[in-house]
Amino acid sequence: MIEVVEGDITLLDVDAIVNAANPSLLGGGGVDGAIHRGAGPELLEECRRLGGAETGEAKITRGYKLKARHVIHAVGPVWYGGHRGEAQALARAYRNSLKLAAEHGLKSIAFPAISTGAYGYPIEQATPIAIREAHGYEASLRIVFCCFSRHDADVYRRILSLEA
Ligand code: AR6
Repeated sequence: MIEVVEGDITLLDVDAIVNAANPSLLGGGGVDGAIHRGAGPELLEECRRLGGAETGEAKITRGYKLKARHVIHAVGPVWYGGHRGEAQALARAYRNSLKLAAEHGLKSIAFPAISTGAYGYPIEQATPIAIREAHGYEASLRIVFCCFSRHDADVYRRILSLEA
């Protein structure tokens, strides 16, 4: 099942929320900062033991003070114009997150629009990739796309409705 909601991902009651992290996995701004604030300092402690992650990789931790039981830290690509493998790297970030959720027996997962903030990936081009990867897992997982603006939610809804 695929859903689109508008709001703050840190408030969602799901098995895992995905963090749009950077390769250090040690926090940052945007949704990463919000997740670390919501989870509390124990999250950073666990992240320090992960040893970072490469672009396209994902690693799982506990959710600590968040409602979500887990955080999946996924590293999306920085947008350099689209000719440096950005689409493939973004697809891997989604796929590796979904794979981790399935391997851990999770039933629900929520994604922010990975790479579309500080990393500059155009939302119109990122969204079809997110949706395509979600289709591979929608039979076994409840997949929530949590958008931080009405505009982003409308992009997801439009692209999903075009498929129907
Ligand atoms: N809930 C849901 N979505 C959010 C929230 C929130 N609380 N806050 C922001 N967004 P970004 P990136 C949206 O910049 O582009 C960090 O410093 C935001 O509006 O958080 O992957 C990391 O440490 C946008 O749509 O992530 C990295 O260094 C989306 O989340 C770098 O930014 C992603 O924006 C990663 O950049």
